[in-house]
Amino acid sequence: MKMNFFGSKDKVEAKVANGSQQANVSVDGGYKTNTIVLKQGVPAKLTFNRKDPSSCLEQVVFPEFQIKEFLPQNEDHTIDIDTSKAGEYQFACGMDMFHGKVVVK
Ligand SMILES: [Cu+2]
Repeated sequence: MKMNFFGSKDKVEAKVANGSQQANVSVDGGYKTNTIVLKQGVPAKLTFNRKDPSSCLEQVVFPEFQIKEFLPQNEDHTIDIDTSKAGEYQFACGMDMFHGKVVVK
């Protein structure tokens, strides 16, 4: 297991309710939380809220899912994540400078 010098706040498990799961990601100088753990096979939604005004973070990209979406500033923007296969899926800003990941297990 990898050491996490920033404590457990960097990692969150999605909340499961009524057959689906959801987690929030705040976008402000990076992604908080930047590791989201999802249960395999349960439909998942990630809600991004971009507070950061920089154009750097206005796009979020999940290469493995062919997702590239614009995040409106100070608005919730929900992205559906495919949880059919276990694995680790990176996401990043449009310039590939800030990173986070989704862990499906
Ligand atoms: Cu960027």
